[in-house]
Amino acid sequence: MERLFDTHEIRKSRECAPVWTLTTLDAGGLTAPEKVIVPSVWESHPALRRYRGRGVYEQKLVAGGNVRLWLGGVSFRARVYLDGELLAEHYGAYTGFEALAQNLPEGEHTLRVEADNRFDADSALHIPNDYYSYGGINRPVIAEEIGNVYLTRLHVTPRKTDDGWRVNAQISVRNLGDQPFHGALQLSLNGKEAAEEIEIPGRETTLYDLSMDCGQVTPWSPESPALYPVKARLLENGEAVDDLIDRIGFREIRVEGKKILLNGHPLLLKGFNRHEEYGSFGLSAPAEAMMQDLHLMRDLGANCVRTCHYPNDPLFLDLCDETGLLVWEESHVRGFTEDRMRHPRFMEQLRQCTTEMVEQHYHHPAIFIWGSLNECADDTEYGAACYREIFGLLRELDPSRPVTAALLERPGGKVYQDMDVVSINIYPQWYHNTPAQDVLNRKLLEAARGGGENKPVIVSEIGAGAIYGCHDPFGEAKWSEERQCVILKEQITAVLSHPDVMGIFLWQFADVRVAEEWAMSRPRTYNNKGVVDEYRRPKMAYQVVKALFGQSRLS
Ligand code: ADA
Repeated sequence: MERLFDTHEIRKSRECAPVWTLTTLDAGGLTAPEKVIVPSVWESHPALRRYRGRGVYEQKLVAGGNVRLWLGGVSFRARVYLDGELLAEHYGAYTGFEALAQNLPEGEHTLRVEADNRFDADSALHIPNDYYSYGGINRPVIAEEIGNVYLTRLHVTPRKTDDGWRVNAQISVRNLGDQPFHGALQLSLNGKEAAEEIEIPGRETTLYDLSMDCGQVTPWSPESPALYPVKARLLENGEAVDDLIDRIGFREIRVEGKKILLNGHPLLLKGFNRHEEYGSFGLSAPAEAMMQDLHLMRDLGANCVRTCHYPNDPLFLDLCDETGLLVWEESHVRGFTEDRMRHPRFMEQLRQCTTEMVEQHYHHPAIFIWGSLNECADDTEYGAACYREIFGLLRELDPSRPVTAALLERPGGKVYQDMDVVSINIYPQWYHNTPAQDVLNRKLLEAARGGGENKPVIVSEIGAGAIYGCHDPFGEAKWSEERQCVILKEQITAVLSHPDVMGIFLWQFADVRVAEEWAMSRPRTYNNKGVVDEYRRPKMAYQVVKALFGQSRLS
């Protein structure tokens, strides 16, 4: 399932058949081709649990004319071929990309997708890390039939006016043909319509701005997540020849002093860091598992989730829109020293991931903030310049949402003044024994002195580990469920009783597999700080968190 709703009424669009043939090309792979389901990660196949290499997926496609393939996510390098011809290449597991074939003869064609999850020198963002870089086609592959002129982008931004709501829409149209195109664009939302005549020269893509009043609407909020379909249509001689459909929510996010306001109401955020991963399904969890996570997080008293440390599946974001769970989404990078940030491809790959994230997830009303550069070198001149560049890019791509980055506990941060919301990751009583209150106060003072004064503060990570089923009746042994309860209680109480802190994201919702290179500091080769394990079995901490999150502010 790609999305929760139809994204086209006019354009013919379908998900490729689910069973593909997988062959591997490197040592440690399959001995013969296998039938596999797409989307999935190849680590869910028993022979490929630890395979790092190339996998070739093949599928037949009956089509003709111009075919636009949309690959929602391939982990983590991709090459797409149709009948042997290379159509597209892409880097990064967590965002989608297009592969276009023009003037295909009608009939059966062979689609071949090569996925590659090797940690080679060209990969700056996917490295052995405290989560797993899986292999395979991890999100749906969509095949669409398009004409010579088609819609490539729809960005709709709601804006509150004195007497209701207005939207500004940006719509891009691409002309693949040599001849100029004359036609019209139509935008419809909540029973209202706006239209514009257009003319696009051959071989060009043109961007149009349309805006319109929306009449009476129900605003989107976590308590009442009202969603509206928005449709863009391309007309030729009065006939609709192409369309894009998405959903929006009417809400504005603003930062005012130490508060984050959603339609004017201050947010007190209580939630989780959640990696996109579920037991042996890895990165490709089915919709039911995503929904179960939302139910569990809500049951725990959460109103928000952070998609550490990369963009998430649009299907998960749809579910958040639908259920009203607020989302901090961030582009892909975790824990880089300056050396790693100086990788020759680092900024290019991060810019690409950041751009694709905002472009592809722009509409989700649940996303209230953009983040990037989790725990990188914000304490050096070079590192700080990278932060500033990415904040600038995020603001340019989307001026309607605030930006932030989760910064390390160590002192010396140089970018507090550059973000809209100050976010800090702290691990008192887990990685050291300083009381949570003291660490928090020290960090807040540093942020205030470093230019973050009078800005909202979020504790973007805090937590402790426990191995599911490991017990210590005295509550003292680290990795026991009892000790995790003791530490979380102190941490959550310190954060939620602090008047200057507007939010907490616990590290973390569920246990996650980590790269083998991390095994010596991560028992079971898992990051075990989940409140539930990788199969969502609750640890003792579940009830502790639920009780504390159930109160509004603690004192
Ligand atoms: C960091 C990091 C997380 C995770 C966590 C931990 O704050 O951002 O990805 O590694 O620490 O478990 O130590």
